[in-house]
Formats: sequence, C-alpha cells, structure tokens
Amino acid sequence: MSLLDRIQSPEDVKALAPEELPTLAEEIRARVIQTTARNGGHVGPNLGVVELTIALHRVFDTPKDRFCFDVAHQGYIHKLLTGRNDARFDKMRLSDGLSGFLSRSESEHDAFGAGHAGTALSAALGMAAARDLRGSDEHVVALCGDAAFTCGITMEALNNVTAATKRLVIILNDNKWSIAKNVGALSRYFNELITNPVYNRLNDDIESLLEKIPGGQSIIKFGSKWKRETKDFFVSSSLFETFGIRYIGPIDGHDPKQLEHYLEFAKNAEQPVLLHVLTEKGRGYDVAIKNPERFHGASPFDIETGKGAPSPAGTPQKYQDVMGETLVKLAREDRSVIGITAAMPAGTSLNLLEAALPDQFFDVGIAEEHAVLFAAGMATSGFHPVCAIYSTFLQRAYDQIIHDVALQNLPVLFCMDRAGLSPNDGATHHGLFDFAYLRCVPGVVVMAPADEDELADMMATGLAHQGPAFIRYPRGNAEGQPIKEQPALIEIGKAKRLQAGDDLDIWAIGSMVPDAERLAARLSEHGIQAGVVNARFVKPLDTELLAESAQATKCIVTMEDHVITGGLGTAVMEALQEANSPCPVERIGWPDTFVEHGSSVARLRQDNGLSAEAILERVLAAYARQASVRAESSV
Ligand SMILES: Cc1ncc(C[n+]2csc(CCOP(=O)(O)OP(=O)(O)O)c2C)c(N)n1
Repeated sequence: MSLLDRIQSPEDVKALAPEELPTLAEEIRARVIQTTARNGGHVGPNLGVVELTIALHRVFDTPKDRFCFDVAHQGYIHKLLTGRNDARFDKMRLSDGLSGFLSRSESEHDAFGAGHAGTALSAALGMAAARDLRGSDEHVVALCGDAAFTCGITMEALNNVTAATKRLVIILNDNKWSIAKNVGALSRYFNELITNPVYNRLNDDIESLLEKIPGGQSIIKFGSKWKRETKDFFVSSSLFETFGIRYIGPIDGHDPKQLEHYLEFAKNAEQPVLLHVLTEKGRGYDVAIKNPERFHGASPFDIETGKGAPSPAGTPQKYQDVMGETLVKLAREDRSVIGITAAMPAGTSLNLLEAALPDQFFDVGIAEEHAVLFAAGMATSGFHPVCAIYSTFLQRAYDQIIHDVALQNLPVLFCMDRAGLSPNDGATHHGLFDFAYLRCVPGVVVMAPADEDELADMMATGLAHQGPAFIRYPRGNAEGQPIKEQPALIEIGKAKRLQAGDDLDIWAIGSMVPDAERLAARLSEHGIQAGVVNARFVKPLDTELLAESAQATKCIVTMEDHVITGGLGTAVMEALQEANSPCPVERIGWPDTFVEHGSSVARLRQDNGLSAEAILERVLAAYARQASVRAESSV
C-alpha cells in the first residue's frame, strides 16, 4: 500500500517520519498529474504546493485550525490529505466527483469556499477576529498566491490585519506567476525581497522562539550560514512591517524541514506573521514547468507530451478567439480602441491584441474593479476601452459599472466571456447572472450574439455606441458561421425574426438561438407552428416586435443560457405586462439555484431539466395548457 493510500486524515500525515515525506510528495504528484491529465484541472498551482500543504497539516490541526486557500484552485493536496483520496477524487471536476475548488459543503476541513481570487486574507481575518471575540484558541492560516496581492480586497484586508487580530498566519505562496506572468509593482517588490534584500539581523525574539521549538537551533545555525552566504535570510520588510505584520522569508517551499520550522514559529508568534514561501509552479513535472501558463489550468492532456487531444477538422473557432481577432482588427482601424484584461490575457484571447498592438493593451492584474475604473478614466479622455472580463469575475466590479461607467454614460465596451456554464469549474465560475445584474442599470446596452459573425457585428456596434455596452458570449467553440470581412452595425434594440410561426413564438438569445431553431423543428413534428426570434438585446428589448409577436401568436417561449430570474424571460414578461398583453410566457433558463460542477454542459442541462427533450416536453405542456384555457374561454 502506498503512503498516500494509508492517509485517511491529517493525523496520519503527522504520524509519518520526516524521511517518508519525499515519498509521500512524489506519490501525491503522481496522483495529481494522473487525475488532471484525465479530467483537466489546475496542474501547476497544485504541484507547487505539495510540500507546503503536507507541512501545514503536520503543524496545524484542521478542522479545528482553519485554512483559507485563495482561489482554492491549489487545494487538491489538501483534499488528498483530509480523507478525500478516493473515487470522488478520480472524478474530480466531473459529475459525481469532487469540486476542483474547496467548498464548505464538501468537507469540514474546508473552512471557506472560493473560486474567485483575493478572498482568503479577508475571510481568514474574519475568522481570527471571531476566534478572539469567542476566546477560543484555534489557529487561522491564509494561503495567498503572489497574484492575490494584485487584488484590491487582499490589500484592504492587509490594511485591517492588526486592527482586527493579534494572531494570524499569512502565507505568501510566491511562484512569480498569476495565470500569466504576474504583473505590477508588488510583484516586482516581492522579487526585490528575494533577490536584493536590505537584510536585517535575525531578530532576537525570533531566535529565542526558535530556541524553544524542536529543531530551532539548527535553523538558527542554518540561517546564519545562509545569511553569510547569500546575504538573504530574514528581511526587514518595510511594506509588511508598516502593516504591523512580521515578515519572514524567503523560505524554500519545497524543503519540508524548513517549512515545518517556520510554520511552527508562525503558529506560536504573538503577532501576525507573513511567511514568504518560494514555490515552483508545476514542480516535479517538466512539461508544466516549461509551460506554466498553459498548465495553470489545463484541459485533459497526454502525460508524456503534455499535448491535448487535437480538435477534429472543421471545429469552429472559439468565441474568445473571434473576440480577440475582431478586437485587433477594430483597434488597428481606430487607435483609440484599448483592450484591458484583469490577469487573463490568454483566457480572453486579448493576448492577440498584446502581440499585435502592445500600446493598445493593458493587463492590470487580478483587479476587476480597477480595470473598469481605469477604463472609465480612459473613456473620459477620448479613448474607447474594451474590458474583456469573464462574466463571473465582472460581478466584482458591479459598483464601478453603475457608479463610474453607467452614471457618467461613458463609452466602455464590455466583452463578457464564459457567459453560461463553465461546467467543470462549477458554481463559482458559471456566468449565469449578468443579464440580471445589468438589466436594472439605466441606459446600458446588453446584448448576446447567436454566432461568431454576430459577435463581430456586436463588437463594432458596441464600439460605435457612445455609452456603456455589454456583450456576453459563451465558453468554447462558436457555431461555424462565416465571419464577414467588415462587421456590420446592428440597430440598437432591434431583434431579428428568424422564422415565422402562427402558434407560438420562441424568443431566444445568444447560444440558445440554435437550440430554439431545433426546438421549432421538433414542435412542427407535433403540429405546432413555432416562430423563432433572435432577441439579440435584453436591453433595450425590442418591445415593438414583442408586441407584434404577442398579438400574432398564442404563447411566447423565452430561452436563455442564464438564470431564470431577472434575464430575458423576465424582461419579456415585464414588457408584456406593461403593454397589458394577456399572452402567456414560458421561460426556459437555469433554475434559481447554484448550479454545481459537472462533466459537460449537456450533462448539467440534463440534470437541471434543460435537455432538448425536457424543454420540448415543457413547451408542449405549456402550449396544451394554453390551448385548453382558450377552449374554456370560448365555451
Ligand atoms: C476575481 C478573479 N479574477 C480572475 C480569476 C482567474 N484566476 C484564477 S487563478 C488566477 C491566478 C492566481 O495566481 P496566484 O494567486 O499567484 O496563485 P497561483 O495560481 O500562482 O498559485 C487567476 C487570475 C479569479 N479566479 N478570480
């Protein structure tokens, strides 16, 4: 039996002899690589924190002690060491398997769920303050990546640490990478701490504490030697000390002994401590080390070569690439067009703009609020910024959307990628709320393309519009529709009738338009003549065509890849109600729950009553209900 298979809980990790730890680390790495190669997942971040996570579980006691992992995409090892090394791990990120992130509902060892960046320090601080108020004695550890410090909230929490608690362990897991190379002044500062420190002497209080802990003497000796040799051991860091936090580092994040010693020190300190731990993204797997960006979060791959399965010939382009290429084209024609990403140049395909027109490209770090405000500022100065941000991450910039962009009617175009499901990632990453959170903002234009050609048209339309405009489009491949040489402008607020039908009209938007056409074909087999309208805009909604539609047919069906509350269906119902139309509406969309992760969009649709078959049944039932009401009223 392998060492890993013997581990049922953190107690078993503590029971291992130090000399067994390298073997455990090796077994964990093999397990992570095999699982991610099969299912896809966060390869590099997890391989980088193997020794660190083992050390954390040897020094602290979860679930009593509480770990907050930033983003929680690097929590696979924590899962393996806390009783989850079983068939659910084999199916991680798939239906019936573990989540790829940490979640309070999955394990008592997961103190805090996450998926969005920058939340760990604030949440940990809240836990530490609660502990102090309660008078209990558990330890709280925040594990933050170097890029987490590009997030505003991490800095807000840092500013609040000493006001909120006297005891907190912060780990700065510094691997120099966000998804892409980390950016900004802080990242340079961390580098400075490592490579060019104005080093301080080993502080007396650290020395005296180290003397008390097992093995502490050897660290003191080792520290002095290292200090002599590298001029680099304990750094008096003006930044962290300004925040009242003891900085210790740099620490070799792959040396179990060093890690345990400093974690032990931090655990016993009577002051918030930040351990600056250096790790290597992809450690132990050359393919990932050589390509940290691709192996941050990878689709299934061949372990030997690292290559993914090739797309079959004729696979349409990804929506994100259509966006990136169109932006390059539009930005070449108009040099006032600027692309802005919040740490996702490859994920949004804005790297195409970065390569083609670097002066018109900005990566601001994991800082969505700042990205939107930065765009607003540029828009006041004659530029036309395009914020390319995933739908789910744009949630963080909601106040900037309302207070800074919309209220001042600034011409910022938002390209919201991953609208709809990110099936393997799950609830933290699905983009299911954007219609609802945008539709209530006065004066904005909100649209979704039915195919890639319409995406290009909508980008040109959004850029020509002198106010805020939002386009949402899904993850993955587009429809295979040829893209016109020159994008056409769409009249704002105009829907497009795709086919006529006397019995009911299906109003669909975005990725649901092709589904609506297929549904209409199935309905005709049942003798129901359904029209199809590509709504294109949820705001402004085409109320003129809607009124005609309600007049001419007996029922309206709405279809959207969005939560059922607040989206297209709601907009249609509100408009019909305002027009005193009695036309009934059947709304098809995601249910009012948080949709879990799953193997595929198809599987999640099936699990949530949105398979083509289930939709057909619902529409047939709605139509039959409507027919019987009409029959009754005519009696
Ligand atoms: C609000 C938000 N924006 C963007 C992302 C996408 N994202 C996931 S991980 C990551 C980089 C994290 O880097 P770091 O904190 O250094 O951790 P590492 O992966 O290097 O361990 C980004 C940008 C996110 N999860 N949340």
